[in-house]
Amino acid sequence: MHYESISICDQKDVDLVRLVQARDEAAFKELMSRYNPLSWSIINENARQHRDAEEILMDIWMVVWENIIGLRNAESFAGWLRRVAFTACKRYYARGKSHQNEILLNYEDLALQIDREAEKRFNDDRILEDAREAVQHLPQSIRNVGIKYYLEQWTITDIADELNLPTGTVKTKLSKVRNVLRKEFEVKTKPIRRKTVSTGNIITEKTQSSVRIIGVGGAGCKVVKTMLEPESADIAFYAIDTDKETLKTCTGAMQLQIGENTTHGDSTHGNLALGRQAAAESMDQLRSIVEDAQVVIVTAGLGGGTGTSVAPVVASLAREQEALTICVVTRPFHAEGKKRDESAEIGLQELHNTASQRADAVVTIPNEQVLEIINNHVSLQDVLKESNEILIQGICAITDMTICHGEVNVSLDDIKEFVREQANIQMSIGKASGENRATIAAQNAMSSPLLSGNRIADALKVIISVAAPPNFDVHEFDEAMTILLDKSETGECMFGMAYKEELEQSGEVVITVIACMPDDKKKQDSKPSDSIQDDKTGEKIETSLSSSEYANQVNFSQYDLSQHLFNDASLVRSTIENSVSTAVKDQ
Ligand SMILES: Nc1nc2c(ncn2[C@@H]2O[C@H](COP(=O)(O)OP(=O)(O)OP(=O)(O)O)[C@@H](O)[C@H]2O)c(=O)[nH]1
Ligand SMILES: [Mg+2]
Repeated sequence: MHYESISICDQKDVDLVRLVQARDEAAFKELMSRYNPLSWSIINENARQHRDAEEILMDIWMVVWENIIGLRNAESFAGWLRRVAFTACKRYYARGKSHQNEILLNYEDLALQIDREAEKRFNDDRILEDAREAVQHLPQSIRNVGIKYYLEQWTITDIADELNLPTGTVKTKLSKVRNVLRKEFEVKTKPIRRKTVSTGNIITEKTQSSVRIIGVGGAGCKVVKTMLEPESADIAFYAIDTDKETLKTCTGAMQLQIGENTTHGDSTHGNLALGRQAAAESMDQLRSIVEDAQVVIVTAGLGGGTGTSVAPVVASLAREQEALTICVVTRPFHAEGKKRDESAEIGLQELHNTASQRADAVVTIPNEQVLEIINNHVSLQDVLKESNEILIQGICAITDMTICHGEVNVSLDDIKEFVREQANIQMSIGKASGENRATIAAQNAMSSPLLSGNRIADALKVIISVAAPPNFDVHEFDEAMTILLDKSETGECMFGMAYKEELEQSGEVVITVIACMPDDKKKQDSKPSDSIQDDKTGEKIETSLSSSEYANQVNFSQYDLSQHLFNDASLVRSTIENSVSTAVKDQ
């Protein structure tokens, strides 16, 4: 046959295959473009992340080029390509490659992302040589770690084993490496914002992070202090309080003392009105904290004066910025008395008001239930510590889901839509290690006292976030999902998966479930509304809910099938089966 007489584009597939067997590069290009969609569909079923997918695609076509000569029947190219693609995916993960800690993407997003990143990668390649050079010239004390991690792609654990160092030391050295490299490449680091509180406060420098975690009041500040990651450029941490002394302990976070003229640096001692006044006095500063944010997580212990009254204000301001705004709060212990309980109820109503009008979701953790999950004979301090851990877990479930490597990773609108108008959101956590860890963690999450007797099966929607060590595999994920969603009647589910190196040693799997429960409380009668006034603008900020607003709130809307959102459990299962594979390598 004289292939030359017709153009490559007009060739039939089978003739293209024969041309490629004759080493025709133009034909190879054409074959690639015709069969890329097929390759993608297989990669999409088997790859975990976009960066993996891209590398796998290259592997596939290399294998095709190298082996197509051996294909006897050109007509069977499509079937052969399928097998090549499938094997390439399996091999890729068997080699321990992959990029951890990213959330699964669907096909369209995967393709989009790759296109979007092409230019960036090109530039990356150009600076790669410079980067290599810089790593090779690192100070001796950190060079070895830098070379292994950045140039030879070792995992932190492997480096620690090889150099006989604790992983913490390796991480510290890596952070020094990062600092040197940043300087070398003149990358601006996150500004240090440890501002004094004595002058009445204020954060003068703007953060570059679009994700803000904001603790309000004593408990909120403690949570922020505990979860502070000074090296993290991805998230900015803020501590807000009326109480100067509390703020002083939050070194590392950006601190904002509010209401200097109202409480003179003291707490409100449980006085909601004072808290509101303090917020009104410091409205500009509060607003500046959430400026340009994309994700704002507000955390507080409800029941006191500051957190209870100021958290709703911060949430409102964040929502004004159109940030995804989620509040993670505790309710007080019964033993703290009626007044605190009533204050917490008011705070919740105000937060729910913002959930309807401004904030997107309020996750509530009853401190009383925390007592149930730990030994009764521990001290109050230990219970509070546990409660803080749970708050942190909830916050991490959200950040794991939304950001990756400092970038917002899933569509925030999807999350907003998912949680919108959900008045009763609860959280549970299940952890386990060892044999059947996924099953046990899922069962623990299902039976967690944090659900206050509610069943995940009755949830209208659930967000499931799994944090697991790198050797967590698809079957385990499947087991967990089967248990969690098995009896679910509506089964609307959104999930995120984060591989965490710090779980490697314990082998622990942590499943966090954020469940939107039907709202059985008859809140229609709840009183409308306090509002507070911005001192400067005179603008009113609504802080609780009218009955019609509330009635609106309980009509949740169905969500379309889209990225990370699935309408039934079996779809979730099959998607995960096809998406999550075995061992992954940390970065
Ligand atoms: N999880 C957790 N909850 C706490 C902690 N401390 C207090 N709480 C809870 O949070 C509620 C509010 O307490 P604080 O945060 O200290 O109060 P505040 O917001 O600072 O308000 P004022 O001090 O009254 O202005 C309490 O009633 C407790 O139920 C803590 O360390 N961890
Ligand atoms: Mg306080």
